[in-house]
Order: sequence, then structure tokens, then C-alpha cells
Amino acid sequence: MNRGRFITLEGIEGAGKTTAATFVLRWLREQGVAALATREPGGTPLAERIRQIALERGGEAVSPVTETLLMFAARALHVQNVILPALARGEWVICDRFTDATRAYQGSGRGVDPRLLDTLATAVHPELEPDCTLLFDLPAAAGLARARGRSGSNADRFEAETVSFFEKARAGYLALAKAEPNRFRVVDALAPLAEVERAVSAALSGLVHKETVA
Ligand code: Z5A
Repeated sequence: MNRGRFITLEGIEGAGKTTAATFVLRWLREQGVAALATREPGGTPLAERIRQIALERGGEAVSPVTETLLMFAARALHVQNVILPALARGEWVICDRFTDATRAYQGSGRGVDPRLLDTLATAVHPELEPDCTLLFDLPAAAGLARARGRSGSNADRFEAETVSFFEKARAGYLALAKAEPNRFRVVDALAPLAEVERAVSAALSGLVHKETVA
């Protein structure tokens, strides 16, 4: 049996990843591809508990390195208990954020040393990289306006961040996409939903086709 494909969805707050994940799952199933959708931080019962700790606002100070370790602790559980078993069963995994998010947020946003991020990524998922990463790109102010319309005064630790923090994360994402143009597909997240969906299915159809003729 062929290993499934690992597709990650990335972008700053309010970029439309969650909306796209639902579309991708439905579209892949229409193509006859078995797939599951999951998210980070989270995706397993224990990792979801780590998510709550990582996103909780107020209380004890959480340093950038601590935040990084929480993301990778949740990721280690997720990779071992959900992602690798699904890929081994031949299913495609659609993951709302993965290690690129840590590089963009903790690396570019908070200034964590990229060598530490490389070391942790190698330890946590030594042989796993996304087959395709869809980067939903839009200006930070537009993403925040979408997300804040939804969360109001219940903003979590990230939602409460400044526009300039999200602009740093956005620039980090765009630099990653530039460095790995074969893996990344940058999608204009300001476009109307129907256009976003067309771009997403076009980006994935090559991979689906390879699968069905293999
Ligand atoms: N984080 C981190 O720092 N390091 C890490 O390693 C990881 C995560 C893995 C939680 O992530 C936080 O964890 C995250 C970074 C940090 N915080 N931030 N930012 P999350 O992915 O769970 O949270 P999120 O990014 O805040 O998700 P979100 O706000 O739900 O954004 P989204 O999923 O990209 O957007 P959406 O929910 O699909 O869409 C937002 C709204 O826009 C919604 O009303 C849609 O109907 C609307 N929308 C979507 N697409 C369109 C288009 N094309 N046009 C118009 N309106 C649209």
C-alpha cells in the first residue's frame, strides 16, 4: 500500500486555513482519496490539553522557548499517535499548521534561534516533511479583522498579539515559501472563497493524479 500524502495548511490568524481544511477534505473524498483533517497544536487528547496551556491568556509568563517546547511536545504526540499511523494506512493527512508555524511564529515572530527549531524538528519528526504546504497569504490587519470579528473579548494569547507581530510571522512564512518553492503553494487569501477553492484544488490535483496513476 502507498503511504498517504501529508498536506499542511499555513498562514497567519484569520487567513482561512480552517475553512480550506473542510474544503480540501470534501474535495479529496470526491476524488476517491481517503483523508483525515487534524490541527496543531492539538489533534490528540493530550495534545489538545497542551494546546489549552499554550493558548491560555494571563497567569504565569510563558517565554518564547517555553512556547516552542509546548508546540513541539504537542507535535510529538500528534506525529506519533495520529499522523504517522494514518499515513501508514494510506490515508492523506490534512493538517491545519505544522512545524512551519513554529518557524514563522516562534522563530520569525518571537526571535527563537532557528538552530533550536531545526534540532527539535529533527528529534520530533526525523523522517516526516509535508508533501505540499498551502500558504494562505494576506496582510496581517485583514486576517486580524476577520479573526477578531469572531473572538471578541475572548482573544487567546496569540489573538491578543499586535499587527506587527503577525507581520513578522507573515514575512517568515513568505521567506520559507521562497526557500522551498517545490513544497509551498502560496494562495491569495484575500480572494473570494470560490477563487481560493480553485487555487487549492489546482495545487493538489497534480498530487492526486500522481497517486491514481501510480
Ligand atoms: N501556533 C504557534 O505559535 N506555533 C505553532 O507551532 C503552532 C501554532 C502549530 C492557534 O492556531 C495559535 O497557535 C495560532 C498560532 C499558534 N494563533 N494565531 N494566530 P490556530 O490555527 O488554531 O488559530 P488561528 O490561526 O487563530 O485560526 P483562525 O483564526 O481560525 O484562522 P484560520 O483557520 O486561518 O481562518 P478561518 O477560521 O478559516 O477563517 C476566519 C474567518 O474568515 C471566518 O469567518 C471565515 O468564514 C472567513 N474567511 C475565510 N476565507 C475567506 C475568504 N476567502 N474570504 C472572506 N472571508 C473568508
